Amino acid sequence: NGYHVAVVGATGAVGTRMLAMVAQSPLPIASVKALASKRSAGKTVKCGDQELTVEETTDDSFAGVDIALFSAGGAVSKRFAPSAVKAGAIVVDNTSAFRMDPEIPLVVPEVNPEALRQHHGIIANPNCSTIQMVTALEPIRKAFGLKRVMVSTYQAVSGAGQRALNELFAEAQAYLDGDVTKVTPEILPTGGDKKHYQMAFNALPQIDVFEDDGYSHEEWKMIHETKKIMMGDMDDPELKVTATCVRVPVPIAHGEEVYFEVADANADADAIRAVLAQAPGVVVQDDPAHQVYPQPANAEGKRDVFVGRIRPDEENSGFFHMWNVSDNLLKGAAWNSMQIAETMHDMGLIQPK
Ligand code: A2P
Ligand code: 11C
Repeated sequence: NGYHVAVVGATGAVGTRMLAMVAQSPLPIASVKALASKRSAGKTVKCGDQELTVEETTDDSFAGVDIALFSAGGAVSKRFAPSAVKAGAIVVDNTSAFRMDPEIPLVVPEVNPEALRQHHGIIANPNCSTIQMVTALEPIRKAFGLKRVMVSTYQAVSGAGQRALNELFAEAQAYLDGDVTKVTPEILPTGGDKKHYQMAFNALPQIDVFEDDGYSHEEWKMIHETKKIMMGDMDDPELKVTATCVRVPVPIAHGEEVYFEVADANADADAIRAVLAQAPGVVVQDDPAHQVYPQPANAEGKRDVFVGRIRPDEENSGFFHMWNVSDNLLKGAAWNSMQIAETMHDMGLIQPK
């Protein structure tokens, strides 16, 4: 007696980690199904010690499935999530397909678990860069009020998928071998745009495509998703959010410099540090005197959001800086998705059939 789980996108950078999160979950798991495209049908993937044979995703894949975790791109979610719901599964969708639908909860369990009660079968998992920021900001908002957020990201290449990561490594090798032009970039900064640039030993201020206003789609995701998760409305006018998103040649774990304004005039860096030290899912690493601060290389493989460099803006009262780092494939994607399912189980919103 336990949950029947399916992972759609099981061969991908996030999907392989979703399988690991399922294997490590305290939930009773009766079976796990690995789904991907026809291309990888018959391949095997690992789920803990189990070896699973990948199947092609079809409308019939979800018979008997209780929990379906999707991370195979928005088009696949739009195409198959309704079939999974029809078959009786809850869908946790790690794409942007449904995030801005007011009927669909967009959830970070440490921030807005109550939104899960409104679900109609699909729950949206936010964008990785949003998740790690709101996990660290929500305890500050609760304690001191939050008026304004200005974030600059330093995002890892794995956010663009396994093929992007392979491209980075191939370019880095070619660069060290003396001729980076031996590798022609085909994916980064984003598979969805016309031009592609070298990522190795470079930085690219483009994540996803640009909107007409000059902001990238990733930047707008951070703005709208933050408002929806923390304030309940993607267009909330009270909390001001703006973002600049940059890709850096780090394989795994996004970094973010978050500059924010609190409402409480008595807030100081020590009080903020104390609040974050108690916050779920947050680990404070903040001791500049001993050069202690969060780093992507140390965050890889961990589920927490690491926070440091907390300090006031000496010239603007009420404004603070903080630097946060988290594994974009875990808290930013696979872990937050599985954590949503575990939270729904704990809240009595799902139970094994
Ligand atoms: P496949 O290996 O068969 O292409 P990443 O984000 O790392 O690029 O991974 C994308 C994931 O989405 C992969 O598991 C990929 O499977 C899967 N995928 C891509 N297209 C489809 C599709 N049409 N149906 C199901 N899964 C898909
Ligand atoms: C990136 N944040 O780093 C993106 C990846 O909306 O789920 C996640 C895209 C999304 O490229």
